[in-house]
Amino acid sequence: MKYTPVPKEMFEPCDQPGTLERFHYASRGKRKDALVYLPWGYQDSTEEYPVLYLMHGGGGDANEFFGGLEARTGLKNLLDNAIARGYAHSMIVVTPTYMVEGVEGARRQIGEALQLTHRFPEEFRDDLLPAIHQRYRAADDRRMRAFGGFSMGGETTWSLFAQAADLVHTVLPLSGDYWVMGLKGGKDFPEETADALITSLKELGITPGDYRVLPCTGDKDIAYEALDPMVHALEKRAPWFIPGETPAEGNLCYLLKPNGWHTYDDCYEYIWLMMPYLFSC
Ligand code: FER
Repeated sequence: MKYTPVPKEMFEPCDQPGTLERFHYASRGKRKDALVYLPWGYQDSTEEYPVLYLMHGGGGDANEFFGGLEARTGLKNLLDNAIARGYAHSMIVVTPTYMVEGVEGARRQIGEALQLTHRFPEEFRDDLLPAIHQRYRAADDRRMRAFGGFSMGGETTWSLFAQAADLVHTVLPLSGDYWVMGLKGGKDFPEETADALITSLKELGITPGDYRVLPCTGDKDIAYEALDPMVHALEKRAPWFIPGETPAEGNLCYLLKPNGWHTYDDCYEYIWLMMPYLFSC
């Protein structure tokens, strides 16, 4: 997909704002948290909403994407404006964390973080997803569920796709490759990484092509050298992955931002550009 900048006014406050709240749930005997964005009109409706999950990168936590409950980043205004204008479907957004109490080393140690990103999909299936559905009017349909993340959250996204594609139709890995073959495996083992992903999808019994993969990065991003070869390896693997300029043309739609860096601000642009394609509704 071709990169275009987000119109500046989309970062301005919107007169139909959604709300942010903190959500707690239990996983393996530990208390976990996530921020939850509820769109404008949620409280007055009985509708069930599609849900986008967004996982933070290394060193972060559940507060990272929105900038805490005070919404100190651009993401909330982007969502408010996208939904108010009908550019994106009205949706719930959940920002969980792969961090676990007592495993603080994972904030700084990439190897420790990797253990947590690889185990998060199980937590998603067993604990987070059921808790969200119990508390919120979330549509119970994998086509109404998308999962994305930045950097180590991108790694989490690939891992979740491999382990739980039966639960999520669309994945949005932002500036992060899949580390199933080791750190930066997409760089040294792109073909093996692509094959491992397909093996996992087969094991899950997923129909080839019945999912949507929207990887995004910038050509100045530290993840470019690993994500780019991995995406090109996937592009050669029909019928599992069919490259397309838009998701209407293929289930693998790659966005490369000229001069894009490894930052959350770049991610907000990627999320904006992919927002119309997150749900099949
Ligand atoms: C990558 C490059 C960098 C990547 C993750 C990182 C999962 C993370 C770096 C950090 O947190 O310091 O390709 O993919």
